[in-house]
Amino acid sequence: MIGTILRAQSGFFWVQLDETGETLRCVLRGRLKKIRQYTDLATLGDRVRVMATSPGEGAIEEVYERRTKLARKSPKGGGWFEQIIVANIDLVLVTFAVANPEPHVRMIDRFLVVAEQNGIDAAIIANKCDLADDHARSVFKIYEQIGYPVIYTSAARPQGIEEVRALIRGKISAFSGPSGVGKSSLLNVIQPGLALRTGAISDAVRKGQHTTVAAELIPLHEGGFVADTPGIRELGLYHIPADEVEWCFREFRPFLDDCAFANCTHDHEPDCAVRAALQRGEISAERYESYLKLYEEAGQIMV
Ligand SMILES: Nc1nc2c(ncn2[C@@H]2O[C@H](COP(=O)(O)OP(=O)(O)OP(=O)(O)O)[C@@H](O)[C@H]2O)c(=O)[nH]1
Ligand SMILES: [Mg+2]
Ligand SMILES: [Zn+2]
Repeated sequence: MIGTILRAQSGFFWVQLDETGETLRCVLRGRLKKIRQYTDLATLGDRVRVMATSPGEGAIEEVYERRTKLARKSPKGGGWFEQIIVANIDLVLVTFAVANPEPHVRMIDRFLVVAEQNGIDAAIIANKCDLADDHARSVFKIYEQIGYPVIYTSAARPQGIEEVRALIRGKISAFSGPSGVGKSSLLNVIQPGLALRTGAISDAVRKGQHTTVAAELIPLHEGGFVADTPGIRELGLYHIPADEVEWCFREFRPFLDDCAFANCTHDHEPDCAVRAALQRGEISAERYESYLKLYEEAGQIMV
């Protein structure tokens, strides 16, 4: 039987079977543990072949090759270990609030760079629109200009929900973003009956933890899956090669071949096409600053 992993916890994997829609709690066959040790063996979004072992339970016999992945790397034993947040993902929903907590361009750019580096489409969700006026939205305008879909939502009002539904229908997508921006709250409105845990920010800060503790993939009534993920407080980019950062700023791409130096960092070199575009106002100063900052931070750990 073939299915999709919805949840992974304490060595168990919850697999939804294609044919019946039933979910089995599965273990991983021992022989699978001998391969692919640089990455998560099996994770949310993975397509797997399972064998039923007892009612409601099974064993994963095979994990199929991943089409795409949203991953972060960390150093391990002189190499890298890749932690996969969601496998076979089509779209990342980079979620921020227009207020409470305040959005920061630098932080938004970090999430976008991670999506771009993984080669995954990204859209921006600007939530809590009930809390702020149009001025608060101006942060997000730049992203509309450079071609990211931006959806203004409110889980409280609610607002923008139908647009999000249309965007994620039939795909595998994931809500990603800082803690307290309303990822779980939005999902509860998108698909009534989910009853995902949500929490007041003050509570989360006091307890020093996120309300959502583990990512899970939710099958959508309208087709497709969406992942709720725990908020990320710090998103370091040290695992991304510095020379890949320019590509992750999508509006830089048309200019990258026109710099005088092939290895131009777009910082101080003469005849830099990126800085020329900045001067002409075709690249925003905020985004350019982000680039310099993130370039400097990227590739810090060498292995
Ligand atoms: N005013 C307003 N409050 C909202 C909205 N969406 C969520 N909230 C509140 O914001 C707080 C955090 O919401 P959550 O849905 O738990 O946030 P989260 O992004 O899932 O947070 P983590 O699970 O910690 O990553 C809760 O108190 C929600 O009630 C909204 O659109 N407007
Ligand atoms: Mg949550
Ligand atoms: Zn340049």
